[in-house]
Amino acid sequence: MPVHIGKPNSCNKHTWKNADCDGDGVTNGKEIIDGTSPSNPCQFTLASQTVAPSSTWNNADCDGDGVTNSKEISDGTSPTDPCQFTVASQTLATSSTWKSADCDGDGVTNEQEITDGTSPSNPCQFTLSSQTVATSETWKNSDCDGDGVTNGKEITDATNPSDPCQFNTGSQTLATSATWRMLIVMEMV
Ligand SMILES: [Ca+2]
Ligand SMILES: [Ca+2]
Ligand SMILES: [Ca+2]
Ligand SMILES: [Ca+2]
Repeated sequence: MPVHIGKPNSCNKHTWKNADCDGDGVTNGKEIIDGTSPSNPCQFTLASQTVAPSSTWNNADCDGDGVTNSKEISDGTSPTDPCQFTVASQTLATSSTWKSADCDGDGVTNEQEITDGTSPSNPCQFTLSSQTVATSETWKNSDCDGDGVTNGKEITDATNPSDPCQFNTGSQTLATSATWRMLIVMEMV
């Protein structure tokens, strides 16, 4: 019978509970308790990682956001949340699901934001003419340009939500930003 010298079969019956068969850093026993699969390296509870993940896992990208699992751990972003990532850490090709998603809710898909050179994680950085999907409620209710008119209202009014000097006075419902007030003063002198 062959013996695995120096490389024990850690997935045998006796040590199974404490082993990590899929390399995601969560022991088989803990995965059973958590209700995740002990044979799916992309299904795990982050808080349950107690052992070092495999190098295969480290270099994989479970959520398809283009950032490897190990880089997400060091960045402090979630390796299972495709909308939580650091743009500067993207080294791999993103998944088609990620490309068509709109992580920051500004109505522009992640893929289009990369093409436009805007940030897919900054809801106030987008190209207006590239909006193709519905914007989030959070985006509608915020005021990206600080002119006191919500983004949603600016769309309705057909004014530019990124141009602080284009707005309807009658639509101002929020406090204006300090930057906006400074701009107005500069325009008046
Ligand atoms: Ca595991
Ligand atoms: Ca992520
Ligand atoms: Ca977006
Ligand atoms: Ca505005």
